[in-house]
Amino acid sequence: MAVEDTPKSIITDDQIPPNPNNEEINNNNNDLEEGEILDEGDDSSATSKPNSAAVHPLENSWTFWFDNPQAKSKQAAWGSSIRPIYTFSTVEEFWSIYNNIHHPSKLAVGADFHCFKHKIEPKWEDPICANGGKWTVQYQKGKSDTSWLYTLLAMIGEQFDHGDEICGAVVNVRNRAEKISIWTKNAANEAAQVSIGKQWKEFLDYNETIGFIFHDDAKKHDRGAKNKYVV
Ligand code: MGP
Repeated sequence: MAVEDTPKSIITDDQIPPNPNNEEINNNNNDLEEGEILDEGDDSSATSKPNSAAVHPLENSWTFWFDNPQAKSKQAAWGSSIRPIYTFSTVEEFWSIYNNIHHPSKLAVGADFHCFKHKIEPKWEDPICANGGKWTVQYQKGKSDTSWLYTLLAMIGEQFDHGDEICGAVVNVRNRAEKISIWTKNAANEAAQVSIGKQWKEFLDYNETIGFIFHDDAKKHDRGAKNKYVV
């Protein structure tokens, strides 16, 4: 499936309207960038250097995917309405997209919003995901925005000791809850999965027990799949 590389597709998409909190987030972002990227102490160099030089490449490229809840409500096969909306490979591109999309608390019930390593589709059927599984944390409706951001930052900032094991993350917005899951590649590698689960809980300051489900079990048992690991 082709990935659209233009931010326009995000901003004009009816399903992902601009984030009303842009101002606040942009301000924070500006604070960060002032120290990190722009050297404003020296006027001559600030004007002579193009801003495009000040980019911070990420170790991996990542793609945001969105599943439109309205399309999902039709009798279509699962996954037929999931589409890639934007791929980013620098810190600056990440913030420019993050600041222009709604966060989980503002997404419609039924929406699924994914951030996966480029070229990995957020589906059990993707060959890289096929033998994997997922850890899930759960929040009350409207309460997952900060953890979604922290999850994204930890993933794209390569904060996990077993970051190579990670495919991506998804937030599922449902009636009573918002669930965030991290998908991994080799579910059978218990040590790596447990390490990811423990580190994730620390990053989120999440105190409840969380469970890891193998995609294979989810396929066989639908919503009855049991946790294989807990941390
Ligand atoms: P879900 O959306 O991951 O769970 O999967 P949730 O949020 O508990 O359920 P929801 O009804 O509130 O959305 C729900 C169902 O979607 C699964 O039981 C599968 O039937 C189907 N499904 C989910 N995923 C992630 C996949 C997938 O990757 N491939 C296929 N073929 N079906 C999937």
